[in-house]
Amino acid sequence: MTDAKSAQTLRIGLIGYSFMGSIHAAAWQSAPKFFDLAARPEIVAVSGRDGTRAGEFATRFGIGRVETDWRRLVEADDVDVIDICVPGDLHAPIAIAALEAGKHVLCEKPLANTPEEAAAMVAAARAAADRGVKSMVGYSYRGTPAIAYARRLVEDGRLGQIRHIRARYLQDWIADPDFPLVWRLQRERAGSGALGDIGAHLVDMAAFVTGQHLAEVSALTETFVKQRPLPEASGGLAATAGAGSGEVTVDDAALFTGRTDGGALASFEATRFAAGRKNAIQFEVNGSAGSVYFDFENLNELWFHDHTLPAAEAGFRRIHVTEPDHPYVDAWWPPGHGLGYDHAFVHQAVGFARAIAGGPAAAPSFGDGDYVQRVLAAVEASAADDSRLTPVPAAG
Ligand code: SOE
Repeated sequence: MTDAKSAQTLRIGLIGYSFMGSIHAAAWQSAPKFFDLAARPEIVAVSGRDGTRAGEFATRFGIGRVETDWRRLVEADDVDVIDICVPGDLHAPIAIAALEAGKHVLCEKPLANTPEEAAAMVAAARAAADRGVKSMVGYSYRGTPAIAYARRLVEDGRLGQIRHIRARYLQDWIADPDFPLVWRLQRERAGSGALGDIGAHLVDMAAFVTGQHLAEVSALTETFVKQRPLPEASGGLAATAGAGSGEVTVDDAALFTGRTDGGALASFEATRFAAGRKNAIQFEVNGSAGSVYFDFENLNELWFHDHTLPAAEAGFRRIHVTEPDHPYVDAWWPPGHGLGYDHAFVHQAVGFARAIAGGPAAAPSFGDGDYVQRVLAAVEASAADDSRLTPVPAAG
């Protein structure tokens, strides 16, 4: 971080080249084209276990160097930021090694596979912060304008005292029992299933929007399909089935309720078996002065009900979150044109680049990621305890 080039360039070492690797790469490359940044992000190297696929990725994104061992990037003198886009079992070892080597770290969500790993990562991040090293976890939906605007309404007091948080993340990409046993369905790689992959987003989002944190939870989880065909090759969401089968070791769906430190009652549902729902992140927050409702399948809209209006005039109205006054929007297209899934990752990259340059603190922090991890662990502990369930009495 000392030579002349690094004064104008933020040199990224990207670890992972699948879905998240691609969207992070595109985000780093878009960020300086739409936002003013002190240093221009440049992906100087990509690392992935399969050198051929990593090489193809590097060609596609114009990245000059390919490695097949992430340690090369952590050790490299010409890398300022390590961006971790690989399965959860590698988050802690890579992040801790990178922070100890003085690299800034952006880590995909969920932060870790266990609360113990998350705690070790937070400790490494705190020690590194004393040396000016920054860290951030990728709860990317914080950068979706409508979600950021919902938070602003809560901060401005437009919802009053929060009473309810109702959040659902619904997908259907593994509803077919023949969908293969990809890494996200293996506990040792992913930590948990729908809970950690998409439920984690809900837990972070609820805290981000309302400023309240869960103090206690009660949960149910289920694995509907217990055996699946093995994948033909190690693949992500688009994998094809090969020969043989294996056990699914994570939840397919998770349902939980909770009470927040601010006295609200909350409910959460995360599933990949909601046939017909693709990436439906739906949340509603009800307060004493108003409510907001959001569905990611219409991501440029936020529904707001002002409960202080006369009942005859009140009611949910649709806000098109596409105006220059809405978070992030003024950096993009003329009013009204809307943003997509990928823009939130650009906003995430911008936030991290600015934090590194001395701007506002990087958020969400590893501490925020650790909070989510502790909630996930509490949900799993609750779900594992059947004694808590009250049987419905038999008829007559
Ligand atoms: C797959 O379930 C997935 O890609 C998640 O891992 C992401 O975090 C979410 O943004 C979309 O769905």
